[in-house]
Amino acid sequence: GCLIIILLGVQFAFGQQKPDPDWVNQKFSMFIHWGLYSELGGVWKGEPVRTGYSEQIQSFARIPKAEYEAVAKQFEPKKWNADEVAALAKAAGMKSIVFTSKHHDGFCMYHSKYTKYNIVDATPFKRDVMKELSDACQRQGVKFAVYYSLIDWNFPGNGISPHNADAISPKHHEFSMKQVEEIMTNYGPISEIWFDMGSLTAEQSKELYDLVTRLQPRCMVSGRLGNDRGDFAVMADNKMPDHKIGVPWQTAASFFHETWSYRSWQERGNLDAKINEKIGSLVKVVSRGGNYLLNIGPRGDGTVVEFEKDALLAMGQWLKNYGEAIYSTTANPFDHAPEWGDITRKGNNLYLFVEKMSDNREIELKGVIGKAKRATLLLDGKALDTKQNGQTVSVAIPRTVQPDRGIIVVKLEFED
Ligand code: FUL
Repeated sequence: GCLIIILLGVQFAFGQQKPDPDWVNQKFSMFIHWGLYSELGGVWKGEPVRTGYSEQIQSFARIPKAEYEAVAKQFEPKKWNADEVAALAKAAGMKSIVFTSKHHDGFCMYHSKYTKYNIVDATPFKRDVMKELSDACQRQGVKFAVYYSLIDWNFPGNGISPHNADAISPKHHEFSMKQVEEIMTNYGPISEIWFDMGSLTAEQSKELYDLVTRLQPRCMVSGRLGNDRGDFAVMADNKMPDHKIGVPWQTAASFFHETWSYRSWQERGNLDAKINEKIGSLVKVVSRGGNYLLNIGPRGDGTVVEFEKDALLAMGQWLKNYGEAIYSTTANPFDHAPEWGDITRKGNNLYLFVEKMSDNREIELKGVIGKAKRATLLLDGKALDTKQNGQTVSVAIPRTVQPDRGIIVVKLEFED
């Protein structure tokens, strides 16, 4: 009897590992697209390459393999500072960093034993930047995670296309298994592995899923592993659902919709408009229960683009004031978003994100169960006039209260 109970206990404990509650509660994370392609910065032979994402420039500019590989010989990101990047994520209010260990080009941004085509063995820089980042994350209390493409244009026998629908050969799969094993073994705790794009068989997806889970039972696996394997759903790039869904999910978002990696000729536009746009998206994603994974594309020399850095710092500033309404919340409990904005929930409280103000400066919440106790401005705790009529609660927002980054945040408390 005793043995059975112990075994059940173990199973239960394993069952508890996923979904990792820390992952579900983190809400805001940093994506980093950084690799050999960053050195090219969206330019080939002096010409801007205007079609396709810049991290896939090898394919879009039809760069011959040998010429692309030669970029490694000049890749020397002397200004890379992992601590600065981890500190930036932290200051932005981001709880984890997802780093491109290997993109479709096959170039490894970590020291792989299984190919020489990696930052330690193939560049004059010779430093394992991924190790540096995972260590820096641990120092800063930011979770570390990896992106790993299941496409590999450098693997012998593979073709080069942006949306590779080719089957993964047994040899390539074996290689992926070994690389994932070394990543899961040598880079500390990994909160998530962001598999991308491959056309795997059901068996291949299962093997990779089981490998990750065996080595790091809490590591959340992205649904792009395919064949219904994975611990969270990844929306199409920059897309989000318009309501809550029943599984953990994530929106990966780029700063500029046409690329994830650095582009020297990128038009960045107005910074304040971008900050408001990104805070608006964060709120929408969180109000539907998701994780917002916002990307930066550092330059080939390792520096973060100032525009992106400034935007992230402003988001962090906003989150200092309003983080209570974001972190560890659950989705809007109603079926629809109200016409004036978005809602999150924590215990007995609702957080109302007022984005569109009506002329009478009153917001209404219909279909409320329970009794509203009080409404306050989250920023300074100032009480707001509140009425309840059956299932309808209305809150008056004085004219003196102006939106901050396009939003007024109200905390609405309910009686137990
Ligand atoms: C896509 C990739 O093909 C893009 O290059 C980028 O990495 C994006 C986040 O995912 O599927």
